[in-house]
Amino acid sequence: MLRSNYKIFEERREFFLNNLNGKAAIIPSASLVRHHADCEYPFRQDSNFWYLTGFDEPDSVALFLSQNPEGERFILFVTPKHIIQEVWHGFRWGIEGAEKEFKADKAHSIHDLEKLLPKYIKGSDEIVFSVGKNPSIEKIVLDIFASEIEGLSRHGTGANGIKSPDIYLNEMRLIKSDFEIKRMREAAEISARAHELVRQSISSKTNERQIQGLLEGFFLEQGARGPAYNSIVASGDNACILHYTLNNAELNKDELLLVDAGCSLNDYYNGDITRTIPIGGRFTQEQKVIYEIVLEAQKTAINEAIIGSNASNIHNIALRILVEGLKSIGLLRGDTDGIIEDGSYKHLYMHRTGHWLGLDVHDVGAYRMGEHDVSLQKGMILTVEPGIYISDRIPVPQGQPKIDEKWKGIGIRIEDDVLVTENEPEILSSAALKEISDLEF
Ligand SMILES: [Mn+2]
Repeated sequence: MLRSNYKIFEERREFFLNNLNGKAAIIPSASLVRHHADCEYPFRQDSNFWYLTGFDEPDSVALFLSQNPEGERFILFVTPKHIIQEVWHGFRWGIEGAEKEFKADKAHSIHDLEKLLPKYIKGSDEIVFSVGKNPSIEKIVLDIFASEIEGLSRHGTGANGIKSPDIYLNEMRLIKSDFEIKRMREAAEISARAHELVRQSISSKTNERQIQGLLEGFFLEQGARGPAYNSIVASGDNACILHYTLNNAELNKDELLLVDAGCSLNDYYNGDITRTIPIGGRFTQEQKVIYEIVLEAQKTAINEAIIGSNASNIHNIALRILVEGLKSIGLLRGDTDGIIEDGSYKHLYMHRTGHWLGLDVHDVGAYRMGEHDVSLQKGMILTVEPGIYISDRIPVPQGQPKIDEKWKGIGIRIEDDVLVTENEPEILSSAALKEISDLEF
């Protein structure tokens, strides 16, 4: 996969280097994280590092030297090959592989980072490095920065500042290329089909955990890396816990099941879909009313995912429909604008309506720049996910009606992945059905 796609990474690096304009960027990979004893979590590469290199090993550092007009501009520090280590832990590309297969102008052992980095940084105006995330690399970078600053005061040359790579990379990552859109379609498609599998087999399942197994088994079977995030399989009142991941309750036929799950592909593009379905095949009257409100809010908000609009518009449109719907059934009262302004709906809807989606599930990129909302552009991908959660965990705000018992334990969210195009929004996850007539059996 990588070898046929290295051109994509090369193009990104070229763009990044041109924007760096005299600065040197240091982008560390992720490291393995201990799970317990000597066992580790499955490796997950750092998204920025991946985006620029396509290199999927831990304990590596990518260096971008825009102060060099040619020659050594992209340097990789990697774990060197070691036959015995590789027998235990798996294949490594090593120094030679980093140059040959990943097109580094020069590669070194990660063990030489501290020794070689000062020389490479020389001649750069500023250092680009993400402070506060990687203590061991940060120490090396700050030592170099200290001596650069000293050089600056003694003879007038040296890097004069540390900048965040986010300034350069977030904007690049926010707009998806044609290749990325293709991958995101695939991630959404596999994720949507997993939700369909749940819908079609719900009648034979008795526990949330079985649904999780079904979803995640399907992700793996389809060749994905696994779930993009901890799958949420929440029946009944559990759905009112937004990040419920225990997934171990018995399923009751008269309750709803909220499933928030998506896969992550081998190159880390993610799906993120939520569906809420009646476990016994029939919505109760109360469940149906709430579902209809959320569905209308979601569909109307999706229509707003167009060039020139923004994430606030999408949220506000969904929120207004939710509030008016809740008013119509007596769960809120008062003037709609007033309710929205003072937040007295937040015991029933306590999150935003969506987020960017890409290599990170909550992908990088600003939603606002100071006073101004970031306008939607062609190639942006975002989720649209309104919900209503009725429980007595959050006290009813003053002036709002007490919640009748018949509503409690209903938690509904509907979430799709949406691509902003030149024309209508493209719903990447549309293969997962959501109409009431499709969910009842
Ligand atoms: Mn989401």
